[in-house]
Amino acid sequence: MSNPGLFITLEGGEGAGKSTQIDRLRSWWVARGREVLVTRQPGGTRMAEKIRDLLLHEHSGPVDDLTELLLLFAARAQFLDEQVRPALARGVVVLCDRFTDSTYAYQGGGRGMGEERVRVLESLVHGDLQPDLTLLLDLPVAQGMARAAERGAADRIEQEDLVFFERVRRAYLDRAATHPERFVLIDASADPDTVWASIVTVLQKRFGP
Ligand code: Z5A
Repeated sequence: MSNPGLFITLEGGEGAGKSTQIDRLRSWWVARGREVLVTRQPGGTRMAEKIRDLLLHEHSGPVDDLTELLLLFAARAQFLDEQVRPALARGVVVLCDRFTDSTYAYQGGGRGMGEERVRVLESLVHGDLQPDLTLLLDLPVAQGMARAAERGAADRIEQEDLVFFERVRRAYLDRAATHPERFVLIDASADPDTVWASIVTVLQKRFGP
């Protein structure tokens, strides 16, 4: 079923600048008279934020990979039902910091779980609901990690090593190559204003000035 709203996701590895750019995106859409919802994954609703906390800040012991994957999709099911589907049906522009492409990248690629298990859960949880546009903010892993390190304490997943994040980046680039209809690759290695200028070019091309 098509929606009057728009679903735009931002993806990328550590320190890619998603949070920095999502604020600018919000202003761009508000200036065009659109209602905007800025949200994030995992999280976005009360229950999903609790699952986020469990996933990222619970350091009391190892977390099984499959448990992590199922928790991510449990949070996502609640998030879609409570927040995203109703907003899209009302014509809202939903800007989401990470979505299922993160699961392909981090669990499928980084954790080495592969695509199939992610695909099965994706199909169960959101079927044919996909973002209208996915901005993949890409930059060398070491550069992103250096930015993230400056920002402060690392969460559980951010404590993984360089090799893990190289696999994440590879999986993202594979996703972008497989879904060119909705992915746009943005060079995120430049300063914030230059990155934003690239994003505006994409927005104007897709949605007009
Ligand atoms: N995760 C998962 O495993 N599976 C899933 O399915 C989902 C998520 C949905 C969520 O973390 C974690 O969950 C994430 C993946 C995992 N963990 N890891 N790792 P998050 O989304 O809360 O955190 P993050 O994405 O890792 O945050 P981040 O590193 O802060 O990234 P960001 O939002 O893209 O960057 P930022 O906050 O805008 O910028 C980071 C710093 O760099 C900050 O100091 C900025 O001022 C600076 N910055 C930003 N842009 C620039 C430029 N262009 N130049 C220089 N400096 C810049």
